[in-house]
Amino acid sequence: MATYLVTGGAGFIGSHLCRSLAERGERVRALDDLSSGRLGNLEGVLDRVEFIRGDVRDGEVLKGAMQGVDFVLHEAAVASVARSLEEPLEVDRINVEGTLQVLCAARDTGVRRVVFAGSAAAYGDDPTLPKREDMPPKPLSPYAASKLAGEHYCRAFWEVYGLETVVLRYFNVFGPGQDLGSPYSGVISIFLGRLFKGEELVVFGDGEQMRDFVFIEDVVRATLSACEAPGVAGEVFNVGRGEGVTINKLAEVVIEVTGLEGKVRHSPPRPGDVRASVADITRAREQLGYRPEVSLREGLIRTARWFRGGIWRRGLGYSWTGTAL
Ligand code: UD2
Repeated sequence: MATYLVTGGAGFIGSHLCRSLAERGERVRALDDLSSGRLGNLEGVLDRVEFIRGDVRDGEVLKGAMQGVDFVLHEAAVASVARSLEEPLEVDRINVEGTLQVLCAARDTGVRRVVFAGSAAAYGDDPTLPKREDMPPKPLSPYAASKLAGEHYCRAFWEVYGLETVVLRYFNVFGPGQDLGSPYSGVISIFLGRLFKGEELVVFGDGEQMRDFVFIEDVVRATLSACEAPGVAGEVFNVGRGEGVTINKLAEVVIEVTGLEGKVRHSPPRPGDVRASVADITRAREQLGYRPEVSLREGLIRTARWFRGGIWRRGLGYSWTGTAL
């Protein structure tokens, strides 16, 4: 049995990691300041997860939380391109300084390995597809720049202090538990939220931009493999499904899968948006044994069912009039 610290443990990806680890019988601590995470995400496992409310910029809190910890899964971040355009300094403080604080605390407390939640945003707008980890990064948004800075710090801590770090460049992660009420959420959650409210879907630009959507359970598997895989310290891995879909097509499939009435409206392109993002997952396949198992359609069905079955959103104006699921 190992001990894990998940920063951002009450957030979307972090809470799934905590749940999965707790169910495997591992010792789990979750650190979260609850600025965007919710304790409700940990419902049913809070008796098996030690929750610490704190900020990743607080070195003392981090050191306390890392006592006796083998693996740190650093998921805490502002995970939004849009918010980074509005508040680049704040996003830098949380994403860059927060990561540096996590690395320093891990170095000082003898943590075995830190797995860092990087982003496909690091690739930017180079038209070459699919994206391979050895392509030169070219961040387009402050968010992308902050995630890339975190990667560089991870690499530097491995080189200079011998702290084992592994970077995972998550592509577009979706699934149950993703925030549906926030304009900063991922497009799938936004689309589902709007459909359930009877609102039209807003597609930015011509909708032909492409993304690689990966279901949360596949992301959890990849992240946990990155803790134990031998010989991968200092490396970067793509975590996607390895398949691209346009936002127009996504809107179509979401409407079809839910069976809800849905209209699509186009609005101007979003600044900082990349055109196409699809992962080459060869490296993760070979070195982490990663195999994505859940198709986009299957993942959408599971996410929509979760959304329909939820009770927390009662009173927010959502309703269920669909014919499918
Ligand atoms: C970026 C990162 C991703 C992850 C994520 C965190 C890239 C390629 N990916 O995702 O790895 O870190 O940030 O949030 O940079 N859209 C609409 N209508 C909406 C909402 C979104 O058309 O109501 C479009 C949006 O213009 C974009 C696509 O959907 O082209 C995906 O947007 P997103 O905000 O879900 O995620 P993205 O790709 O910015």
